Amino acid sequence: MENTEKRKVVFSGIQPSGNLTLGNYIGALRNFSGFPDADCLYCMADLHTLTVRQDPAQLRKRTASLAALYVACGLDPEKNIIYCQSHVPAHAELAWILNCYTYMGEMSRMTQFKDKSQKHADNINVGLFAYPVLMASDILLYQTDIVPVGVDQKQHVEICRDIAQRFNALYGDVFTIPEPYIRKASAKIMSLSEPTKKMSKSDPEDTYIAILDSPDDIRRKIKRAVTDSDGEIRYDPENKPGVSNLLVILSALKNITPEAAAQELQGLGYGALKEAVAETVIGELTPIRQRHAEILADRDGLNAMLIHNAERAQALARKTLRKVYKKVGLYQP
Ligand code: AQP
Repeated sequence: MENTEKRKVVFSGIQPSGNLTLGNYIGALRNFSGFPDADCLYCMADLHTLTVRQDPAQLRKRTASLAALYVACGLDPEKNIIYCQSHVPAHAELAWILNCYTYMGEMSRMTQFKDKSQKHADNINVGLFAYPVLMASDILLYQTDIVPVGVDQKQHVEICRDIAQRFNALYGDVFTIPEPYIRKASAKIMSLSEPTKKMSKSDPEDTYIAILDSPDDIRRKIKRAVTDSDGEIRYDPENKPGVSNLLVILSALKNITPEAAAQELQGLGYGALKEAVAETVIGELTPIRQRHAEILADRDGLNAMLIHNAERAQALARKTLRKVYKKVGLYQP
């Protein structure tokens, strides 16, 4: 009898564009191991990083470091396909095709494009504009069902769905329509110095906690985190963004609500809040930092894993790409 139960496919990626932050960890990375019954692919989105100028040596170093971090965070590279985006040419190939099925108007409405165009006003390149098309290609190549991301990437998953639906309407059911998977309370971690802005790995160091920061750095950065002057520990993102951000970090790592985290600290001062946050973050990140160093020290092992997994990804990706080429009419002998 034919088995009609298709295993779900999970895909996500992270750009090796800086030191990965606690935001990347809470919003994305730690959720990646939550799909034991699915086929999961996680990439280092190195092609995406080129939309902003990168130092080449740093980029290479960060890409290897991110691969090690995926494994250090608990992803088994035999069960999950951990690979580098640029090692699988099908990503760029599908992106070209999908560029031709995406409208300028919809790309220019993307919040990330607007934000990054402001941040990098001297380099508003075509790649930055078309970033969501490459991301759609990443996702659609693997017939992905679920995309675990932070809330800031929701808009890009939505445009990916639009592109896929448009393509399917023209050519039949070529692509699976993916769903974003966003864990609610922990979806967006804010900058420590400007808590109304997203914590980002390409911002200055003191605005974020890096996953690989030492305990001393974590304590120092959290001590300096912006709060307010009213002194009450209360979850109120609108009026108390700094305190609320600390509560979100604490609650996300303890798997409770920010309100419950505030309740536990009732009557105490901001010093106690910061200490609780720092110790919880250190407790979570220390084993990851240690494991990361061990994995990175075995460079040959890491490289062998990346080569093997790129082959696995490419084999899956080519199936979709062949189908797309055929549908749009590209001649294939
Ligand atoms: N502050 C955040 N809170 C929650 N989730 C976050 N993510 C990023 N920042 C936060 C999630 O991490 C994943 C990887 O993101 P990315 O590297 O592909 O791009 P990004 O969203 O642009 O991340 P950054 O850190 O802000 O990088 P830069 O500074 O290079 O642009 C995504 O799932 C994202 O939602």
